[in-house]
Amino acid sequence: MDRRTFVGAASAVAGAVAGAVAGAGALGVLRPRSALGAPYRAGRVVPSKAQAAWQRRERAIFLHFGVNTFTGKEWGEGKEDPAIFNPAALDARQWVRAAKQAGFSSVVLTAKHHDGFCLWPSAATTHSVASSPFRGGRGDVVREFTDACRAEGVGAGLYLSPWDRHEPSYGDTPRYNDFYERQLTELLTTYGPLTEVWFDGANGEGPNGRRQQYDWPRVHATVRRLQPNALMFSDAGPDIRWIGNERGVAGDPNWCTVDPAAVPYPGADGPQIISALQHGDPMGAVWRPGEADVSIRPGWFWRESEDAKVRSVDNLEQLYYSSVGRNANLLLNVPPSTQGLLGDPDVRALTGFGERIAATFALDVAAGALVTATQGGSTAKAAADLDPDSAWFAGAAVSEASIEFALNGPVRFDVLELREPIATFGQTIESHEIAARADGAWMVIARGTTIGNKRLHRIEPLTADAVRVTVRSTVGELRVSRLGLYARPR
Ligand code: FUL
Repeated sequence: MDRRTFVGAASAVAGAVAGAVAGAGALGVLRPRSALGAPYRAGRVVPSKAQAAWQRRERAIFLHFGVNTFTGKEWGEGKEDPAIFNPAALDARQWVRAAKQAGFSSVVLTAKHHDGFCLWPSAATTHSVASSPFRGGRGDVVREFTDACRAEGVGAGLYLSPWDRHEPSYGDTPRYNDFYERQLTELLTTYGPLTEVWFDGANGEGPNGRRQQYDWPRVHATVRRLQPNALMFSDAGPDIRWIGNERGVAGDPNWCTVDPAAVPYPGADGPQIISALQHGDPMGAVWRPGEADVSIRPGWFWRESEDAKVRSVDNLEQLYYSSVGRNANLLLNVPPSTQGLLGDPDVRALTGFGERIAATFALDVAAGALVTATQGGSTAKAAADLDPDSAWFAGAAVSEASIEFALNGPVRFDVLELREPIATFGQTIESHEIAARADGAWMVIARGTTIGNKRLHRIEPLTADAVRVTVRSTVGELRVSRLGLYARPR
């Protein structure tokens, strides 16, 4: 609906990478450049502790809620009467429980969307819940939401739209920036620890006809000062980057590192920017993993007319593989209704999705395999344990090597999981291939580019008694922390 519907050239890049893989050199050769031509990175770029923990959480729920829920609009105009906001049965515990039961460990709420209506009683404006009939004008949705998150042990995140179509000072740059700072400070100091603060890049003109210039350095410094453990999301980070589309599809390849100059500010547009967001950059100087935001419904806000268009469990599962399975986090929007509750179709799909993922990953059929490697054999078994930090290390100066898992007899699987020990060593693998032995014959069953935190391949169900992962090229030291083999429930 906005510039973000633009789609980058992901498939062209993936095609070029696949072509180059065929030319990779002999095992164990030290190259000043990776097989695909990237120079080795001099120093390791690694995540902060908070970023690494966030990547392990992998799934969050987005809650778009506000006056648009009651008007059916996607972008409110800022003229909505607060009297329309009256979610009679609001229960934030229901939102958070549904998220948690489906395996999502944090939730992000739109405290203010582009229409400017605040879900908390902001002292900076009267355009808020305080002017609505909700709880007799004494309600605070942000408070109920953060309390529910704390009670359920789920991380709480907030979205504060910088674009504000209600606020008269919008467009009068210094005045609005002070107003925004006040609102941000209220959110950061009133509701306890936040895991994520979400910044959209939408930018418009104010009533004075002038375009507002946001003061991002000031915004970032305020969040760091008041919530040092919260991660900031935007197109331009600084901690988490937008993945470049709202379809839940990460790029292939997808690096956690980026060149900070490639996306200069939130809302910057153009094919090169979208491509930088989709793919990251193996040589990037900063760690900024991608988050794929996508809605369970056609729109971001709830509409009864779209009840029949809620994504199916199969569709949600597909999104999981195209986001988490490609080294990005999934931020799935499930918007509350006018009642202030997640609707039945949404909860059914969400629950079914959670069950599908839990059932798929409940049993690793590679567990207990005998593990050998062409190089670094003494560390090979670390790729079979569940510790994401212990890893097979192929050895200094090795950028191509294989690891083989002799399984406990023939086993059936259709999902492959690979991980790198990113928390300590960052991300280096640029291309890989997986082969399996069935009835005595080896065949290639998957090829891929980057791995990072998690790489999942879905294949046709196969029964095999050995699996071999070959890393074809890297941009640094070669480490794999995990191979898992799973079967989707039938
Ligand atoms: C966009 C906004 O314009 C949409 O309304 C939505 O909030 C989405 C997550 O970000 O840029």
